[in-house]
Amino acid sequence: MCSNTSIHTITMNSFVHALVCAAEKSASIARTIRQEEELFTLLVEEKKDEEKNKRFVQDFKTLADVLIQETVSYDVGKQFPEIAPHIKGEESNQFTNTLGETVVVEVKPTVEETTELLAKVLDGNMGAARLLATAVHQNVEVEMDDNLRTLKSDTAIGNLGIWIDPIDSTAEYISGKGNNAAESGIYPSGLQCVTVLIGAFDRSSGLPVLGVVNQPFNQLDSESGKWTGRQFWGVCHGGVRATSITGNDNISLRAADQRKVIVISTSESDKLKAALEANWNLVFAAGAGYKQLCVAIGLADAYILSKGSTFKWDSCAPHAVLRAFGGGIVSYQKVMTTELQGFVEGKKPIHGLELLYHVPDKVHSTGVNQWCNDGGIIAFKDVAILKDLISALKPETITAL
Ligand code: 2IP
Ligand code: CA
Repeated sequence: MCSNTSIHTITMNSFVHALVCAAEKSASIARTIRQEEELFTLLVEEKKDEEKNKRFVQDFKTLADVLIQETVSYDVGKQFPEIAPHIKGEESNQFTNTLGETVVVEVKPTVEETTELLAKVLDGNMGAARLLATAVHQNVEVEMDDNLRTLKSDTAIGNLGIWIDPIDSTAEYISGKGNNAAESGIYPSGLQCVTVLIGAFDRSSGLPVLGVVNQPFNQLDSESGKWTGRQFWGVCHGGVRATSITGNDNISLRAADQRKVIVISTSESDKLKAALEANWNLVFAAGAGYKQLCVAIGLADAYILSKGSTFKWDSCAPHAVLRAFGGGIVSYQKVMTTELQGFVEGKKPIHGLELLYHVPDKVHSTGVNQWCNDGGIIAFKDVAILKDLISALKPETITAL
């Protein structure tokens, strides 16, 4: 770590490494909650409103999300105090019970203190509180891969902010199984669609500079019933582009016709599905983070979402990984309508249309809604596919969707 009087710079690989370790700890907490009987029971418990825990309104599902987010904030903030005030995520860490009492969920300096605090939210369930606190305080050290070790770049940490999605695809996390069949290497649903997303962005330009995408449930060992995960990182900062993703082996998992693959949500509009089907292999998958990961690792060529149903924390990390390849994420509505001509005619660089992370899309909204990716998204690894999409999906078709 080096510094001068005004701008504190750190080595990029120490920062990436910190986020990689934080994401791996998050994944480990997520696996613990699914695999420890006592915690899993709480996770899947369906309570009718009147039976709901009288003391606390929020349930264990939210607690899992909040706790992982707080763990990332705590670990990264401790290592890099300058970025601490600029770490944001999907969840608020305040739990308010029906009596109006508020408990702020946070990581305390010791396991005992964290256990005590969690027990308050868990209505005195000390066993569950201790299991969770132990997972939060475990030491997770991930070895640097070769690409990270050799990454030579510095960054002014004070200029950055962080978006965290502690558990993306919460529905699959809670009720997903691991026994679905993959199509072209892509899982339509299930635990494989769950991701932990940690992305850093430049607070002046709003562009994503570094992303870590962790898939906690990648492979199930049928004998032990235990899951192992995997994770990827990518950096696009100044003139530096680097990533842990190497090669394009996944291409062999594609359908024999080798048509390009577009991954989309099952809830996508029928009109868009029909328009895409004519030219591409359409593959459906749950999880915004997972779909973007499929593009980054070469299982799909693009992910299209026509609606504003994702948020900054869903896209910041994968966006940085895609930028490491010269790809990116643009607003679907902008590209397909108003800005389309300029791009097609080569007057507008596509990277000027990318999603940004420092200001809300919906300035007049409040709370989480202001941070939604309002115009939908197109995630791509190669600009060529974006041009093909725009040419095939005529604006008159798209605006009518
Ligand atoms: C969700 C999650 C959903 C996704 C939605 C995200 O985040 O990734 O799976 O919908 O856009 O906001 P879909 O699966 O249809 O793509 P979370 O699970 O964190 O709420
Ligand atoms: Ca999400």
